[in-house]
Amino acid sequence: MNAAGRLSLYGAGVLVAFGGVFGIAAAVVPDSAVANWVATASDSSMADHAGMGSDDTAETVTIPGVSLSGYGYELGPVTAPTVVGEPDELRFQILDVTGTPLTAYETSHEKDLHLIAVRTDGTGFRHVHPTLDEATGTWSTPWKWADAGTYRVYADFVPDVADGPDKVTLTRTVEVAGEFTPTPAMTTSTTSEVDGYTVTLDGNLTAETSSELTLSITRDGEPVTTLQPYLGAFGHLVALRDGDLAYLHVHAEGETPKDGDTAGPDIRFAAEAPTAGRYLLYLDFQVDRQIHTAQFVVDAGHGTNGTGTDDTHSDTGDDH
Ligand SMILES: [Cu+2]
Repeated sequence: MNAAGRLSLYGAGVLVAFGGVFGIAAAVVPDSAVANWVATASDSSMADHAGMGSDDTAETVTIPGVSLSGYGYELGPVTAPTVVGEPDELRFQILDVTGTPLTAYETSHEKDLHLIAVRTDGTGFRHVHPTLDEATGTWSTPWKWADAGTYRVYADFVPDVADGPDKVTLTRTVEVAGEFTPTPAMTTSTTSEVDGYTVTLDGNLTAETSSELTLSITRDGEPVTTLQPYLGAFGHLVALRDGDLAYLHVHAEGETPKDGDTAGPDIRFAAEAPTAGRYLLYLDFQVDRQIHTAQFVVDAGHGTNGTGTDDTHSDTGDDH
């Protein structure tokens, strides 16, 4: 069974077991203990962390960013330059179940659609905001590939329709011809040098458990305290799972900053890996009106036994 199928079962299983526990608990367990179980179960819900609607989606919950269709939408064919170095446009439409291009989008993090592109080996990460032609539903942005290879393109958006999904992430693969330069196999790294900044990552990513990651930014050994808000947060973290490049967009903790606010050198994120394994992390941050992207590779461990999440899952397994 694929991962998505397993997760759907987990989700359904948690609900089922939960009903049972709840019924018994009402009779023999103090209310406070019931509340703890509730909190644990909702914290471990994949749907919440992936930003998907958690109601009535038990059958359709998937890990975001591995499919070209989902939640009633499809990422249409992506038109882009097919060779390295040729400037042109990248264009696509989002289609609904009838094949009609979607033209109504809800603004999320100050944009109606976020486009991420990355080569399948994790290099060449880009995060841009295309422009919508509302007459045709076509999104476009100037585009040029710097390197040949196979790329994954992700569209991250919220349809502005009644009872629509909270968040949709769809993906397609684009091939770019040219002389291909393979990169060495990835090794874990928690320090990133970018544009004169040094960014270090502290904290551990754990499967199915929310953990805090702290990213600290310095320049010439000095803490950077002049981070500016970018798209409604002091930092945006995209995590891609090595292997299928499943996509996770994590936002910085804390209140939404206002224009003129500054922060640093630390940015904190609450992140949850859907499974154990290796993840590629990309942090977008802004200083002096310039966006920088720091890159990390981390291994997520299995959830710790006895913290509730794993136990809940094995308990639900017995119910099937
Ligand atoms: Cu964006």
